[in-house]
Amino acid sequence: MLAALTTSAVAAAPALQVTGAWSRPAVAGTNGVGYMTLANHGAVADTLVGVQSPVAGRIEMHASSMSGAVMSMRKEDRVPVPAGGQVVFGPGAHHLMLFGLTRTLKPGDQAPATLTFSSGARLKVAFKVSAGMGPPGAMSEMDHMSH
Ligand SMILES: [Cu+2]
Repeated sequence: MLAALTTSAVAAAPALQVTGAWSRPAVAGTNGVGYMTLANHGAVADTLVGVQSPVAGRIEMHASSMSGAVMSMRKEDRVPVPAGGQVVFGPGAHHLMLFGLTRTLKPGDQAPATLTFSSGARLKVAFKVSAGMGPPGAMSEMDHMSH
């Protein structure tokens, strides 16, 4: 199985990397969120086009923006990751919405997911569930319930 890890296979793989993937506690049947920093260390731009996870019925990429004092979100079908650049998914910015959680996410849990890119690359990530990280209130759970 490790035969795939040859030098040429590694060189051909897009240099995409996820760090700091985390999620908030949420109860099964409700919606959750996913945050991460997605970096592209390669010389070719790529685009995040989908996310799947066994813990959610459906995952969407969203972008938040402030208009005056009102925060709104819109669905993004594609999130470009420039060559040598990175995209931060965090409260009040790009984020992943986990619709219809199939199980309760408790602090300390890991929620696995697979990111799919327009190049065909796939990246496995594990969102660490944390109650404490990130700026509280930047994007309340109530915003997500209204979806
Ligand atoms: Cu959202």
